[in-house]
Amino acid sequence: MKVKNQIILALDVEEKEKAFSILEETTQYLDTIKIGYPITLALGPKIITDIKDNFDVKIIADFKVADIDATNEKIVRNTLNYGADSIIVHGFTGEDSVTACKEAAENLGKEIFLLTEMSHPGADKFLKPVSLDIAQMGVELGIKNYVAPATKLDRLKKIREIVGKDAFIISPGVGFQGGEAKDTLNYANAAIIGRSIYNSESPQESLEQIIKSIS
Ligand code: OMP
Repeated sequence: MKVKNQIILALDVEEKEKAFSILEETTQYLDTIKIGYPITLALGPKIITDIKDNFDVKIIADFKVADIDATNEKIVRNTLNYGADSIIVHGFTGEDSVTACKEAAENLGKEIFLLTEMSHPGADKFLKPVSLDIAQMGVELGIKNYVAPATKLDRLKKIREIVGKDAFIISPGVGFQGGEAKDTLNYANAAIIGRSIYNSESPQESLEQIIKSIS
């Protein structure tokens, strides 16, 4: 996988006009975006197809899939059939649930991202104690793509050590949540950035500044 300028825009807006205007301003610098529940629930899943029809971007669907295997398979297949290129899947549900997602994606020639540890403080209580085991499970299942936090660099570093240098790690928490893009990219392949770009008065200028800060 390759992400232009090592930045993934988290497009967590709820109006189509805003989404499209941000994409018009930023897609000269970006080739990968992440969409999740906010935009999909506000506008319906056809927004995925709509964005793909109008912009030359890869879409990571952030649905943090976390159900039993049979249900996960349906969630992943339907999401990817709307045109998403990959989907984020929780790891704490275990091997059978994650394998169902991986196989559903691979059947469509697409990929999953395995979420290991999360970026927010609350994740320290329940997820942190198991996140390295989740990463290790991912390695054993042959998963190539991971999500790990930009706000906890010591954890991100440990997760990189477990998944190895050839794995692709994308990292949320840069900007609003306190992470720094440049530091994050010492361990991650790309930073996921939302509010610092889409809430800015000039999403284009904010993105240009972030790109400058990492080059
Ligand atoms: P900002 O904090 O606005 O830059 O957005 C971060 C994006 O990454 C949001 O879409 C979050 O839902 C997502 N995210 C996290 O912030 N923390 C995580 O641990 C995992 C994710 C994610 O899976 O993308």
